[in-house]
Amino acid sequence: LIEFVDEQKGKSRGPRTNSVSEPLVAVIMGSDSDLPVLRAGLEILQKLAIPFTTRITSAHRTPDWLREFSKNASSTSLKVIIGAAGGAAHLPGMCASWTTLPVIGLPVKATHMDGWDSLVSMTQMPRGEPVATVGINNSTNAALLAVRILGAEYKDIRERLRIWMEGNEKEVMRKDKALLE
Ligand code: RP5
Repeated sequence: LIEFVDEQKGKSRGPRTNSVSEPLVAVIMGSDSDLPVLRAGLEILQKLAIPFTTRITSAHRTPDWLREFSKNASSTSLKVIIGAAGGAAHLPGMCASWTTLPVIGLPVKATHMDGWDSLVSMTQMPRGEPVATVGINNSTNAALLAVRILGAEYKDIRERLRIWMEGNEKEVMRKDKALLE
């Protein structure tokens, strides 16, 4: 997939990421216990050849570290941040208040409230401090939203995403036909 896209000489707008090796996406999480939920999203970033980094930056256990990370983020190679957390999930909201980069909130099902606590913490941000929140445990959509944000700038990423979406469409059409057999 990646070789195919990199061979394309499309007239599409924007630079390519060929020479980018520094991370474009940061996936930050409240705890390493969030990692199993993140796995699907990280696999998508790998499949689409998006350079990313993962960090543990708890809003409650390591607030100074989260602050330092968030404040520095826009002066690094990073373009978008995915913030995953469960329970009283202040991580993406606090991060968003310290950076101008887009922050995607990923609510994690980690308590007896089944992720609703985290979902509400992330979506109910005050006016002026947006966090783009995806569904509970849906790291796939968090990653794909990050890819779309990057695609607005990088044409090769846009092309990879388009091919990935076409693959999804073909797969569903194949399953649809299989029902008739
Ligand atoms: C949150 O608390 C983390 O993001 C995690 O989802 C949840 C539980 O953390 P651990 O107690 O498993 O470290 O801050």
